[in-house]
Amino acid sequence: MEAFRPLGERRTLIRGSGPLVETVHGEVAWACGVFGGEVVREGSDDAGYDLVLDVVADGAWGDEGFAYGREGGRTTVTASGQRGLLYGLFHVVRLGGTAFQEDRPREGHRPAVALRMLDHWDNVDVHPVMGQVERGYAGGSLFWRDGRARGELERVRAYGRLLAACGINAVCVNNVNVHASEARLLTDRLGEVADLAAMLRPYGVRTHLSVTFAAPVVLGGLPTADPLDEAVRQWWSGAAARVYAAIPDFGGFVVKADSEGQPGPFTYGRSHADGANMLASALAPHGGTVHWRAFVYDHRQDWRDRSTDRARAAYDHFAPLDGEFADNAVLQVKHGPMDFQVREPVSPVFGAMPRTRLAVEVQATQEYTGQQRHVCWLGPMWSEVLRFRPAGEEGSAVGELAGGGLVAVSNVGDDPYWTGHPLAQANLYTFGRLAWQPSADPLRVLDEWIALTFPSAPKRLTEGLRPLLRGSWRTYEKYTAPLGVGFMVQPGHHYGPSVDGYEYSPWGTYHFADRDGIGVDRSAATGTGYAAQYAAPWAGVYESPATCPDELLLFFHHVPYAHVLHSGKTVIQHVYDTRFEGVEEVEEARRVWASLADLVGAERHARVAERYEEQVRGAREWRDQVNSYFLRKSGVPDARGRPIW
Ligand code: GCV
Repeated sequence: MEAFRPLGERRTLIRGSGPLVETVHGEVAWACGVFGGEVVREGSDDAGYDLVLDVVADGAWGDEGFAYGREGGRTTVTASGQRGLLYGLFHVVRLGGTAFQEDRPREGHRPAVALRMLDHWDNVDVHPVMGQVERGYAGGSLFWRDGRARGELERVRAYGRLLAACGINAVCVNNVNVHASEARLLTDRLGEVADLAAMLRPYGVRTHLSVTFAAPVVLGGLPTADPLDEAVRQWWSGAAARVYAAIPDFGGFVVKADSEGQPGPFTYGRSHADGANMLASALAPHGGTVHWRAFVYDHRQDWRDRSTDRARAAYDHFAPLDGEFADNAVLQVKHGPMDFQVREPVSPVFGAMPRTRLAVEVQATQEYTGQQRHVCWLGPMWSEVLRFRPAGEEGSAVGELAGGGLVAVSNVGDDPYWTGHPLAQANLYTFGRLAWQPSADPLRVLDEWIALTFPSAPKRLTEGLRPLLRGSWRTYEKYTAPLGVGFMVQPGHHYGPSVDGYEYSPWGTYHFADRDGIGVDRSAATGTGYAAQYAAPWAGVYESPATCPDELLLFFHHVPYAHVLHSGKTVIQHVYDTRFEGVEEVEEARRVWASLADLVGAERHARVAERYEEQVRGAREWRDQVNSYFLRKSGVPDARGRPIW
């Protein structure tokens, strides 16, 4: 609230009409009501106003962009459309008092990525294993509870406001694993989705729905869901038409097909392009898009089979289909080839499908990165992904190749802080801002979040908080799975260490540690050939341990414990040293947070302090299990003689 003070204390003129302009007016009127300013509609004379928010339908700034400037004591935001005005308003809020200080020449702001979406893995029914929200660490769902719509629509509206303030413009309201009740959201329970859409719409957020590929069978009573069957195609066209009758600005469908037990076109001997295009053609007359996920792999593999490599799967399935997808079909690709690990290479799919609209999927919910009990600000990781250039320095960055959008699995629930861990809000905000501008400096975005969250904070708070968050991803990496090898988590819930947790598992995530060495040989010469899925220069860089970056070494190579990293350390000593450092860094972070107690509200401080206790406990457990495991395997002692069990 305090962040709105500079806006609310002033005189504002708003010009333009439409529902989102009403939203803007409502925001400014509310702020003025709290802080004493005044807002006027539709005056022709700008004189006497501190801020003028104007819609000029000239198309100059696109649907969502705006121009911002300050001259002669007046700040102006000019947008070509209502959405742009809303984003312009939040830009002013972000600038705070400085928006009303020095003059600034007009500068244009437009999102680099048109679709900036959060996918909720929210279940309608409570799932016996996954609960209300699959991989949710922020309480229950904002939308569903125990099989019903929660109906707390004001809260959904507040959520839309929060998302607009971060720059997010789309939400998928149900899990990609579509169970029976979620499936019906497409048909007889569509009204519940329409209610959510009505609350999100005033903040420029479009609603999307996950659908099951088997819908024609399970909902429509047809004998098949074959995408080339005429009756099936008609069924989907009818379903899409009914959705648009209820939700005219509906965004489209999200589909997880032939993945982890979800139905898909393979059942009918059809390709994923056939499946996606069938849904795309049902949505096309209404302007909708299908987001088809590329997370397709064999989750029933035999760990004895050394030729199957889960990392290869997305490329192997989808790269041959490049150019076959409809214009309104977007292939939604996880940022790495595996599954949101603390460190993975960037998926080779981004460099392999120039004739396909691609979206990058990241995971704000911290499934493998501490489950919102550990602080792990993912901004630097996401930024590395978005800046990665699959064809080398001359080629485009992933953020530029993501014409289909940027998508994050949501980390939000019904928790009063939205995200369970109050500091995990930084991930939500950073995602939105990087989606708006993938080349943005994540550290600047973090500073924005700190300034907005603690608007009148003394320097001691901002300077204490900044390093806690800035380094938290690398700290988390230091005490968990080393050098890109991934997983080592407890199976099922994925929290806490279990070095061999997935070593003999059908899901296919092995590290192959033995007494001599560790890592997965994914080279083309002697391994699974995954490294060859990259174009030059990366195929060459990753092919050899001599050029592979340290942090990905064990993802690409099986090396002896005595292998010397570019850092000059042996692999085994790196494992020991980083585990100890990681724990020390968390202990230090806990100490710094404790020292900020007088500057943060007591309740919020206690919530974070309690989670730091758990993070310290968890980090020590990781350190000791990983170190002991490798000491026992390798027989190589720690050069510094520290306690390892
Ligand atoms: C929604 C991982 C998660 C699953 C998730 C899946 C996916 O496997 O553990 O919970 O399912 O990814 O992205 O579809």
